[in-house]
Amino acid sequence: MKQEVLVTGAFYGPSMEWLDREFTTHRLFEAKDRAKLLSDVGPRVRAIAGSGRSDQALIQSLPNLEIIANFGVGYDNVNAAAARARKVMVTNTPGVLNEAVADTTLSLILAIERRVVAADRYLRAGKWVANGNYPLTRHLGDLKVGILGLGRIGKDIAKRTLAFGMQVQYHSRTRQADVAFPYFPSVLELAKASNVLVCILPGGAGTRHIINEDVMKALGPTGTLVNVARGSVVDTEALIRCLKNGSLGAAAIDVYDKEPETPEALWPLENVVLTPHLGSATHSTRKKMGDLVVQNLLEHFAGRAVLTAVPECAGLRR
Ligand code: A2R
Repeated sequence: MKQEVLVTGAFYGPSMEWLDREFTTHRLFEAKDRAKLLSDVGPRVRAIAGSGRSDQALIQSLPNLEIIANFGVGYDNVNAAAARARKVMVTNTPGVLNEAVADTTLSLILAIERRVVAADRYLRAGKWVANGNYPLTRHLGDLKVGILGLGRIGKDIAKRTLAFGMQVQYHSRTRQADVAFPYFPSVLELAKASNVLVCILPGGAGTRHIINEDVMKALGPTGTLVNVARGSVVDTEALIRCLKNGSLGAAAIDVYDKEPETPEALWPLENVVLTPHLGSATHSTRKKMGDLVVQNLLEHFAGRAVLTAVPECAGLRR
C-alpha cells in the first residue's frame, strides 16, 4: 500500500511525477478548500513534501505525520521546532544547489558593479546616440567582498569571487579555523570594511533584519548590498530609504519578504538590480533538489536513515 503525502508547493516537474508514482499525493497548494482537504485526508497523511509553509497549525492537524521533506536548503518555511517536538523528521536539500546559487550571486555582483542592466536600458532608450558613452564603473579586482554566512554556498561564492580578483572577508557567528579569509566579529564591522556585502545565511527569527539601517550606512554611499539569502534578513523599508537618500550606494536583490510580490518603490531606482528568486533556478539543480526530496521520503519509509536531516532533527528516532 502506498503512503500518503501532502504536497504543500509545486517543485521540479519530473521529480513530482516520480513522487506521484511512489506515493498517493494530495496537492494542498491546488486545493480550493484547504480545510476540507485536510479534514478528508489529514489522518492518513504520513509525510509532507514541497516548498510551502509547514507551520505549527499544519503539523498539529496531521496526527500521523512522520516526515517533512522540504524542497530547498533554507527551511524557514517549516517550523522545525514544532516538528521535532512531535518527533517529526525534517529534511532539506543542502549541497546540490551550492554552485547554482553561487553563479547567480556572481551574476548579480557583475550586473550591479558593471551596471549591465542599467546600461542595457540606456542603449535601448537611445541614450548612447543622444548622450554618448555610458559612465565608467568600478573594476572588480579593486573590490573587497564581505560574505555574511560563509557556509556551503558562501564558500562557493568565495571561490568565484577570488577568480575575478576580488578580495574575500567574512562574518558568521563562529570563526572558522580552516579558513584563511579575514574574519570580522560583527556584521557591522564587516560592512564597514567591505565594498560589497553578500548575504547568504539562513532566514528566520534569528537573522531577521540583521541588515538594518546601521549596517547599510556602514557599507556606505559607495557600498553595494547583495541579498541571495532570504528577504527577511534585510529591513526593506530601511533599504528603500538608504538607496533613495544615497547612504547606501547600490543593491542587487534576489529574495523578498512576500514573494512573488516585490517592493514597487525599488522598481524605478537605477542603482538596483532585481531578480525573481533565481538562486538555484537551473534545470539540473532543480532536478537534484527535487529528486533529493523524493529520496529522503523513500529512505524514511524503507526504515532507513534519511539522507539530509536538518540540524534540529539530526539523530531523531521515532
Ligand atoms: O554562524 P555560523 O558559524 O553557524 O555560520 C553560519 C552562518 N550563520 C550566521 N552568520 C551570522 N549570524 C547568524 N545569525 C547566522 N546564522 C547562520 O550562515 C554559516 O556560515 C552560514 C550558513 O551556512 P550553511 O548552513 O552551510 O547553509 P548553506 O547551504 O550555505 O545555505 C545558506 C542559506 C539557506 O539557509 C537559504 O536561506 C539560502 O542560503 O539559500
